[in-house]
Amino acid sequence: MTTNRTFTMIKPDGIENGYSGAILDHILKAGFKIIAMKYTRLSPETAGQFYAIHKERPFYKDLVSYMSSGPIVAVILEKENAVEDFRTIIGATDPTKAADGTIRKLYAKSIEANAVHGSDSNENAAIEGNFFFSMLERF
Ligand code: IDP
Ligand code: MG
Repeated sequence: MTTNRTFTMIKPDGIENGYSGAILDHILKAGFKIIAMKYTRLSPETAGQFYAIHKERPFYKDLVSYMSSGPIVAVILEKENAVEDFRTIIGATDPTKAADGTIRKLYAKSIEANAVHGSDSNENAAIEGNFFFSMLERF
């Protein structure tokens, strides 16, 4: 079954490099609708919880430190086939391998500081959206 929502963050490098407006514009022009949006900052503890699935990976500590190094924008998005289509418009994790015209190709700096997060499944989209937004904040 496909649900039609996904979750994204504009990561600290995207904000720091002044790309938050361009990235949101790119997302909206691709047909996604914003359901909820929050400008906030992760603590090392909350970044660690968010990325707990990667706890055993060698880059986990650096990732947690990087993701708590500056503000982020957390967004719940809606579109038909949202999870898959969003992964397509952001491109590969490593921006040097991302397809032309994708958000990571256009705006990311490195495999770690790669401008945006995108949920990898419907289940994780719901978990990640709930991590940042309570039911009352959404419609
Ligand atoms: P994804 O964001 O494309 O789904 P994941 O494999 O889920 O990629 O990794 C989560 C995040 O961890 C990436 O977006 C990136 O910020 C970071 N990351 C992934 N692989 C590496 C790596 O090899 N070195 C450093 N950071 C990495
Ligand atoms: Mg992932």
